[in-house]
Amino acid sequence: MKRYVVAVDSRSSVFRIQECVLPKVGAGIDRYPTRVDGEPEIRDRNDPWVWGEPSTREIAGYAERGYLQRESVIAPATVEACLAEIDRIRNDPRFDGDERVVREENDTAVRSIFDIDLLSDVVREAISESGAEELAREILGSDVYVHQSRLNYKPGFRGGAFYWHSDFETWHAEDGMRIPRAVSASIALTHNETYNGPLMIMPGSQRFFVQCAGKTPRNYHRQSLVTTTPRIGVPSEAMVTELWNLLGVDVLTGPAGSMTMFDCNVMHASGGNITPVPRANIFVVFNSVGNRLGRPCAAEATRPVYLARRSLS
Ligand code: 6CS
Ligand code: FE
Repeated sequence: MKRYVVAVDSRSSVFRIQECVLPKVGAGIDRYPTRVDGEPEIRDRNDPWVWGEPSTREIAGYAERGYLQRESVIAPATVEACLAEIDRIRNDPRFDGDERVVREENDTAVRSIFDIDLLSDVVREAISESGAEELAREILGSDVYVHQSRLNYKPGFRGGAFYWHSDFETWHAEDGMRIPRAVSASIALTHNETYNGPLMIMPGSQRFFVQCAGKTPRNYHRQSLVTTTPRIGVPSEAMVTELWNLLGVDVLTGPAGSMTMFDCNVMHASGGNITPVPRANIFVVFNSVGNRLGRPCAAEATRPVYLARRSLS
């Protein structure tokens, strides 16, 4: 049986080397059970996060921490063009009532715009300029397709937090993503400072699968995309504390035009934004073509395609 051996965070004495046994093709068992009835556990991840030998120092750093950062991946003119597009979409009355435009809880301020690459040619070209797709292919060792795209717009004064979570836990439970073989790129359109709600990642947390407790409610996405205090699909406070003590946290700041690429399973969050300075990021998820979605692993029905695409084109 083929094994991948990936050197991991040297700060942790517990896991110096992770051996990953590849799944048997066609094996029907769920290797990442979550939304459990009983006491949830922190388990090992049984799949690699870099599919092949890390070919550069950058990818070796990614293998250790679960993320990497690049500066100036898009030109200042591209940043400006994307910001103008966001204004256009936000103020276009044709999007009133469109589910893809998510507003802050009890507020009219825009929180997210899903399918942003499909709604805007300018944004789609910006993503292509960023080189994110090539990097995703290298990390995942296969061709990729877009699983989800969104603009995360954290408005000044009233931008809401995103509570601690692993994206893969959600995509596995609610969308039927089989294994964690996906990466997300977050491309900054404004400066991400420590004070305007930047991304926080627990470095090395991609090595663990953190189970969540509780049954997924029907149509849960109507709540989960908006609320700053989700109750399902989030780890317990005890687990967040355990991971915090083991791994610590990295706060990912950077100028407009910079990019963070992170593993689909890292534990991450971001605080609210009460400064006058909005924070806007394009967020695009690449999944391996070998990891297409199946039936949700812990939900009754599939979510809409603007959250989880089921075709490659
Ligand atoms: O539900 C989802 O798919 C999304 N929710 C969060 C909080 N992060 C990732 C993803 O876009
Ligand atoms: Fe997330």
